[in-house]
Amino acid sequence: MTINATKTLLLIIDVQNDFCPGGALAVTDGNAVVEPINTLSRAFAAKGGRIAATQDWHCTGHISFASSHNGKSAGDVIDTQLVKGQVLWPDHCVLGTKGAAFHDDLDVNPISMIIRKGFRQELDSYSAFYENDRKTATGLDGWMKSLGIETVIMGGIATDYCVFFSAMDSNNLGFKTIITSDAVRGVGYPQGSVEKAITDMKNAGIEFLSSKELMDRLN
Ligand code: VGL
Ligand code: ZN
Repeated sequence: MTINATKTLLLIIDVQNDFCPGGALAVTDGNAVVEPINTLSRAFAAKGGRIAATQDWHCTGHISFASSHNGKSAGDVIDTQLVKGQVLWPDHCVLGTKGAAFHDDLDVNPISMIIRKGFRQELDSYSAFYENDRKTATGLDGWMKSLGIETVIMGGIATDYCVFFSAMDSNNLGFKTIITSDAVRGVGYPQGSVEKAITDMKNAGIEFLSSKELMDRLN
């Protein structure tokens, strides 16, 4: 099966300093996604494909920060007015900070659309399509449909949160959805969450292909 770049979106999820080693919510090996993503995005752009990227983009005092709730710690789970089962995290990706910036080695030149999510104080967002109330749209779906995009190839961080929710939404919205297997890394909290996310995505019909396989299929 070949992939027609002009009908495909490469969606880069949260390749930001805070999710890489040394960052506030560091994911093991998070920076390892950069190289395969750059290779894909340059090849993609050369074939007329579109590239979009998301940035987790929180205000100070964001509801997903444990520090915003008395007596709570990172890893605790709370119900908020808008979200049942919101996980609390260390302060991360505060808008305008170095931690919220893209990793320095990520080639941002081929990216034509940037979606910032989780910027409202009272609502978090993992998915690139819908915020964590599962209702508030980011607008990405409409942008993609207006361009005739049929397939989404995803890479980035974190496999078990933002990649997972973005891929499931993409699949549910009717886009053929492919995860770049060597270009994702996960948080792994709670234990087993990466394995569960991968199983759930595969069961939903989401495909996993390596960056090399994708490059070979690119048309
Ligand atoms: C993410 C936790 C909190 C992610 C963002 O990018 O997967 N995870 N905010
Ligand atoms: Zn976040």
